[in-house]
This record gives sequence, structure tokens and C-alpha cells, in this order.
Amino acid sequence: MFSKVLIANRGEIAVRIIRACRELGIPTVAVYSELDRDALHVRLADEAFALGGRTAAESYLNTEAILDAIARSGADAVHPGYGFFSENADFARAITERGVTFIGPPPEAIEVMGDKISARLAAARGGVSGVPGTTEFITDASQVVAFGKEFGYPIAIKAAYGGGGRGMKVVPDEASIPSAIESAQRESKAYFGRDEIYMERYLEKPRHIEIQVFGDKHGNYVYLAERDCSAQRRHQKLIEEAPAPGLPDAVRAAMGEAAVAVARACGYTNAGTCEFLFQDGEFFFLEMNTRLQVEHPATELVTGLDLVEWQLCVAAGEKLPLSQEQVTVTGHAIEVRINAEDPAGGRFMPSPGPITKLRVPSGYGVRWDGGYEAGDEISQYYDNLVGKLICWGRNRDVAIARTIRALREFGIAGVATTIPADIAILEHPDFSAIEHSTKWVETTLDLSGIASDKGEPAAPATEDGEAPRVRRTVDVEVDGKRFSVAMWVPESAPVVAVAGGGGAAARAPRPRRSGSGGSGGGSGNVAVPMQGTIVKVLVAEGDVVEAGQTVCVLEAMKMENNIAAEKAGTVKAVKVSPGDTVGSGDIVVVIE
Ligand code: MV4
Repeated sequence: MFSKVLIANRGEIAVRIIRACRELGIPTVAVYSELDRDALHVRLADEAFALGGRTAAESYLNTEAILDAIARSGADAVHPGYGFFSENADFARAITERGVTFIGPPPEAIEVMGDKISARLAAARGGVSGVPGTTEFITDASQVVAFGKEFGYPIAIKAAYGGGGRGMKVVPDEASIPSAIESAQRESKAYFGRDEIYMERYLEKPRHIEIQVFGDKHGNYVYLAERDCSAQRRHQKLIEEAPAPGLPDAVRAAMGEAAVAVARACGYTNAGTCEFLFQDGEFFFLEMNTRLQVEHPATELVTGLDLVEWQLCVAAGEKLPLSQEQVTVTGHAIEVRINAEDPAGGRFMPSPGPITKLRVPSGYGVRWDGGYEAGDEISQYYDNLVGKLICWGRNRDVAIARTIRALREFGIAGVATTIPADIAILEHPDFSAIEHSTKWVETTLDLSGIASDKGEPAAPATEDGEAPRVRRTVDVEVDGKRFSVAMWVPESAPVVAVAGGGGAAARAPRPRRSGSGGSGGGSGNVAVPMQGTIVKVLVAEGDVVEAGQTVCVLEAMKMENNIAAEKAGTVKAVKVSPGDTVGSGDIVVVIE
């Protein structure tokens, strides 16, 4: 086994890996950016090395800085987590050349799967079919026309070196081919630096089912059940579950064997995931993710296995501990991603900031994999996953009820989270009846009723000139029954002393004044909640706007975010134009 493992990552996944190493008695090394100097993964690791920098490119993606930390720490293995260097064959090679083990697949397998056409060819070598489509780059629109004549529409045009849905365009008819090719190439170039594209038949209502596979360095493979990740929005998964509900056992076994065949065909080792689309009883290979995935704990809860332990053992040259027949699935697991995003009105605006309060649920069948504690800050520079709640139940209904129970116990303040949207999904009859597909959240689920909530009570509207008020609660007993009484007091008022050391009042967090968070009436100053670039301005001076109307579009954290008016009125000033860079809290539009 390794004598020291460096974790080239941050947040919850770094914490997850540190914990697994500790249980195996392996010392751990954390790395950190300037913003993460005091982060949880740094606090938990045995040693930590500064990378410098703030952005991912300056820190967690800085090859030189990480290689330097590996050398200085004397680590003999590196776990890349997910994202960052996890699917970077050059990085895997660079550390291997230095005699350090990459805890992941061989670089050649990463390369085969990084190119979606070679991935399709590898699957075909293993006898596994992808969605009907081409295995050559599109060089001319006439190829798409010919494909449409043979297979019909819609057609998906995809980035050959892409993934995660970026660069994918759906072509509804022949007339749309030229513009779809053009925008697929443009997006692909922008995201991946390359513009090769190919095509497939587009399936309109598939479920996303993925198989967890494992290979060791002795040619052994197993699949560890499957996960259903159909509850997603704009290619961001919200909820994952294992096993996939309603999947016939014969299909499940065939998919598992197909995933193993794909892994074998590219000489895969360590943990990987084969993604399939499942529609009308048929499944098609989509792509293989050559890393440990965010949703791996759902598989852990139903198989009873520790996948990170498996990764470490396999990377160290050990044989897989179980044969396929020895892998069993018990009950049902649901994983909910809790992101610092505000789902109000279904918009999912990033909501970075300090976490002022964090109380995570517990109890039977409840697991929390988090990257933060109260007092830590979610930075706009990184992924805004706060953590994952994973609940196990003896069947799917029990798991759903338990997850809803746990989500309702969750206490977090300072940032808005996706929890209200998660509850809406889990409580929806379509979800319990397994009538959802990958399109369901966007087309069917109604999130318009969800209000902004940063876990801090909003102060009631105040008269002009009056000091802002804050909510304080006191616990009182009336006839021997305990009540919690809320009072609205001026911010400057002394904290009421509560008998029995009732610290609740003293600890009551202050409402945040910026953005769409607390203040009752809504400000006429429309501010952006994070740093980014203005890509569109939709109003001009003198326009009459309604509360909630989008006034401009901000590109930040790789997403376009609609910035909305908080109150109705007339636009008095527009302070930005497309292309402008803005910082968190900058006022972009003034409404009177
Ligand atoms: C597709 C598809 C339908 N037909 N390919 C999106 C992400 C990338 N991994 C592949 N994706 C899709 N490819 C064909 N031929 C539908 C999707 C898709 C999707 C897939 C998995 C999970 C969520 C999704 C959401 C929208 C579209």
C-alpha cells in the first residue's frame, strides 16, 4: 500500500478521500489555493502545501505547483478526485514518469474515452452499440442530410472532444442543419479548444443510467450496479439513485456486462462509469467517465463497499476483492447534491458566500459527505457543491421518505441552496412513479413557487429612515409548554438575556443586505451576485419593468445567469453594456 497520498483536489471529494486514507492508516497531503488556506480538507489532512493563486487555473490546475507539492511531500500516489486533473492523461503521465502512482485509469484509457468517436469505436470492439450514428467527423452538411434521410430526425450533433452536453445541438429538420453545425463547432471550440463534431440519432425521452465498473491490474473486472441520474437540469445532476428503479433485471445484467466489455476493450483499470441512454426498453452506450464520480456514494450504500478504498487497493496492485457473483445490492439509495445555488423561480443562480450556520441531518440511513463547516465560505471561483446527502432505505419509497425527512432537518444559512428544488422533485408524483426522464426537470417540474431563502429570516419592510430590524427569537414556557417567540427588534437593540443560557437569540444571524436575499420590498438597485461578464442587456433607460423581469444576462461560473429586477418600476440608469466585467455586488441597473 502507499506510504503517503496527495489529494489534488478540494471540497467534499478531498475530504472523502482523506477519510478513506485515514481509515487505511495512510498519511494524507492536501494542497490549497490562497482562498482555501483554512478549508476543511486542509484542516483534516496530515500535511498541506500551498499552491498559490485563487482561480482553479492558478491553483488546482497548476501542474508545476502540484508537481512541486508532490516532490516536497514525498507522496508516492496522487488521487485526483473528480474534475481538475482527474481526466487529464498528460498529468497522469507526468506523475507516473516521476515514479508516483496515479490513482485512476491508465493514461491511454483516459485518451480513448476523451475522444467520443474513439470511445464509440472501443465500445463497438467490445460488441456494445452506441446510439446509431457516425464514427467519422462531420466535414460537410451533406453528410448530415444523408444521415437524416436514412434515420430521420431529430439528430444530435456533438463535440467529438466534448462532454457534459456542451457543444451538443439538436437538429429538428433538414433546414436547421447549417446553423446547428455552426453553433456546435463554435461552442465546442470555445469550451474544449477543438471543433471536431459527429452525429447520432437524438433520443427524445431517455433515462440516464450509468454502470459503475472496476478493473484491477490483473485483468479482472466487475460492475457494481447502476445509478439513475435522470433528475437533472441543464446537464447538472440534482438527484441520483441506485439501483435504477423499474429497470428489468435482464436489462440490468446486460448493461453491466456491456460496461465491463467496454472497460476491457480499452484496457481500463480502477473506477470508471459507463453512461447509457435507456429508452423504450433499449439501451445505448453514450460515453465513459474515467474517474470517481460525484454520485459514487449511492453505489456504496447499496453494495456496502467503499469505492475509494477499492481505488487505493487496485492502484496499489491488489486484486479486486470480489467476483461478480459476490456483489450484492440491498435496498435503495438516493443522493441529493446540495449546491449553493438559489433555485428561486427555477433560476438556480449561484449563491456564493460565507456559511453562517450549518446543521446537517443524521439518524438511521443518513450520510452527509460535505466539504464545509459553519464559518467556511463558498467561493465564486470553484464548484459550489456544499456537500451531498445520501440516504438509504430498504426500498425506494422508504429511501424517498427518509431523504425528504433529512432535507427538512437540514439547517444552513448564509447561502441559498438547491434544497427546496430537491424537495420539490422528491415529493412529485412523477418522481415516485418513475415517470421522469432527463427532460423532466426542465419541461414538467414547476419551480416557480420557490422563493429565495438564505436561511436567514427577512426583516419586515421598514419606514423610511427607521433603523433596520432583525429577527431575534426567545424560548418561553406558557403553562409548561415550550414556545419559540420571534421578535423584530432594531439591529442595535441589546440582546435579550435568556434564562438557561439560551444562546439562540445571541446567535441569530444578521440578514444579509445584498442581492435578492433578505430585504422585504426589493431594492431598485439591481446588483449582480457574483463576478462575471455581462453578455446581454435587455432593458434601456425609461423602460417600464416588472418585478422578476430579466434586465441583463451575466455569464459566470460557466453558466448564463438571468439578472432580474427585484421591484417593478422605470429604468432610471443602465450602468453596463455587453462585454463588461462586473464584480459581486456591482449595481448594473437602477429602477425607480
Ligand atoms: C444524447 C441525448 C439524446 N440522444 N444523445 C447530454 C450529456 C452528454 N453526456 C450526452 N447527452 C445526451 N446525449 C443522443 N443521441 C440526450 C442527452 C442528454 C442527457 C444525457 C444524459 C443525462 C442528461 C441529459 C440531458 C439532456 C440531454
